[in-house]
Amino acid sequence: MIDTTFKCGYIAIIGRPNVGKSTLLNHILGLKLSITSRKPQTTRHQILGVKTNDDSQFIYVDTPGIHSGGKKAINRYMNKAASSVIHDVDVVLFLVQALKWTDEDQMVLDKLEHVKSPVIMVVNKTDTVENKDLMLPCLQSLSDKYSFVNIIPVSAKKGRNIQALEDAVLELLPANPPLFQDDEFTDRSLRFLVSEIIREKLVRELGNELPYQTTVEIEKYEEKEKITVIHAMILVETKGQKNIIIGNKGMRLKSIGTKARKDVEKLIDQKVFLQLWVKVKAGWSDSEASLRSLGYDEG
Ligand SMILES: Nc1nc2c(ncn2[C@@H]2O[C@H](COP(=O)(O)OP(=O)(O)OP(=O)(O)O)[C@@H](O)[C@H]2O)c(=O)[nH]1
Ligand SMILES: [Mg+2]
Repeated sequence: MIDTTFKCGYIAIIGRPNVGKSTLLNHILGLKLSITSRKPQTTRHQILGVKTNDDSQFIYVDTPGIHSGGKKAINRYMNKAASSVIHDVDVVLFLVQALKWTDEDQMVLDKLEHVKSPVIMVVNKTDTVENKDLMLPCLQSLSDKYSFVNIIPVSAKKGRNIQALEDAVLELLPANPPLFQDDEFTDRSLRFLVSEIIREKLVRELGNELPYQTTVEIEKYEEKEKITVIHAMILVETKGQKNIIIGNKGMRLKSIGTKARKDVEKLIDQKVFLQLWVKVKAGWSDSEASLRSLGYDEG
């Protein structure tokens, strides 16, 4: 018998870089799936996060932040990935930061013009608002911008009001059988998740020193009986960048490797041997062919 009470659908999480999209997804899932950092443009690839309950399945799509300044090929891919998804989902979550509206938020809003699905405005980082009296006029001015089905203030970092958001999403999910097994939490391979964990450590360790063109390729992923052996290559554009990542006497690369290994061990629940290399691959972020070879044309 077909269960007509089960609800299942896709929910896009969109917004400019750094508003907290990936932090929100991780909080909803209760695990660290999508990498986060203080640096804008942390998320580069679309990633699905699946949450299954007894009577519902939420398939969230975390997207790279939509941003201006798209001269390089990688910027175009990132904006395209985020923009196209909003037309293919059942619900759109548009994240902004409380009390802060920028030109890039306006760019995202403009993309919603032809969207048919319901859009929920999620006002994040409410924990940073000291004067709560400012919230009401903020929500009021946001509600004037678009016919949002709902405007929900949250703190993704502190986990405030997330349940209210999930309840609002559930209301909008269509009746559908589940599309993923109930133990599946993403569409991405372990190899991909590992490369992302390494990139997160790079971004967090190097902050503004890290050129965002830096990328990570998994060269070897071998599951042995007691240990998983992983070899990963960090690709940069210049010799100078390579030296920065390696650091004095290799200390920086070692620290990045240790932090990444610990996260990977948590993720796969097995001991890991992680070997990292850094290689100069000049100009790759500008070359469409290189981008394709690294999987940037996937979505
Ligand atoms: N204070 C506060 N900080 C938050 C909150 N949510 C996210 N952050 C921080 O904001 C920064 C950016 O968070 P991310 O989740 O990486 O943002 P994002 O929107 O995914 O960014 P991109 O992937 O670059 O588009 C991180 O330093 C987070 O810890 C929040 O509710 N409150
Ligand atoms: Mg992100």
